[in-house]
Amino acid sequence: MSDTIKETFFEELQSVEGLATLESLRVKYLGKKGVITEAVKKLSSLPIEQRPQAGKELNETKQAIEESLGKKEKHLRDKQLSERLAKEYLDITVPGRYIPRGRLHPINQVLAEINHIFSKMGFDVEEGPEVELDYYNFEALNIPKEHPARDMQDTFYISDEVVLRTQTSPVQIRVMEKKAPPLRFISPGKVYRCDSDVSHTPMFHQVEGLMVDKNISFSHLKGILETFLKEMYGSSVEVRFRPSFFPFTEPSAEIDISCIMCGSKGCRVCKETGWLEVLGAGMVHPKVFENVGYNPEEFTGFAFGMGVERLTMLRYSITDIRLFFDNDLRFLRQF
Ligand code: 2NL
Repeated sequence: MSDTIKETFFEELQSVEGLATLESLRVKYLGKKGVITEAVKKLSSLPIEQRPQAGKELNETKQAIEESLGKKEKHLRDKQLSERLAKEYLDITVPGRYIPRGRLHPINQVLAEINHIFSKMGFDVEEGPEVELDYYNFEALNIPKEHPARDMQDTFYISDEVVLRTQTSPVQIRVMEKKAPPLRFISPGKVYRCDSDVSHTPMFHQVEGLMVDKNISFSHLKGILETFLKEMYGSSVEVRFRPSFFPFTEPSAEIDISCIMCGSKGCRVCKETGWLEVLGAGMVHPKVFENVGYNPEEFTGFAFGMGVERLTMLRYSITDIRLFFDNDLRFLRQF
């Protein structure tokens, strides 16, 4: 009996190709109702003198089956593993795929730097519309109807009352209309002027700033702007204030730094003067405060403005502003 069992088992084992069929084979022979168990039950029907021998043979058959199943399982598992290893082989020496990496436009890099410096001095950031009412862009800023800045040459008119903002000051008017002092914020953004040559583009970026409170004086203006310029251009830079005029500030000033290109010796960039003009500023005109409903007797403040393209050109010795807007990667990759 044992011989037949062994023979058929090994025949079936031969054709097993996977772990699942191997398991069914194990159940078929060694399970609770398996071939071996059934054969053990049948031992009792044998003549008594044959039982010990048949029992012994059955035991040996069972052991042989167990052993073969074990070997076959190990063999199948090894085979499975090596197939998986072959399939999932990863060549870590293959060079990586090139992933092009973008970066911030130089104008946005400088904008981020300006934002950072002013945020350290407690300034918030405020933004507003680029399509603006004539009132916010001019009237509220004490720019009279006859002022040259209102000429058709400089301003893009959408209609009689609507313009593309020529500066970001209208943002400051809107904020002052909504909030009471104290105020301390900058307003960065795009501005538009009908002008185009090596140093002018119809759209450029400006950062204006405003600080309003009781007892704000020209000393605060000087302190904040000197600190800003020394952070921006290095602590050894010299700063110079010159009297100037803006309709929305009184007194007004233009601010120069010592030429960073030539160390004030005189060069093409500073036009042999040793100085570069970088900021316009002044104490907010009482008329502007009246226009937003602030009492100029109670509050004072200073404001300033700067052109971001200009600052960036000075910093990197760029002589044509249009390079910023050509989107030529050979230019942009240098920053
Ligand atoms: C410049 C000069 C300046 C301001 C901007 C300002 C805003 C308000 C009130 C008063 Cl709401 N002034 N802004 C003041 C002085 C100068 O900009 O050269 N910009 C490129």
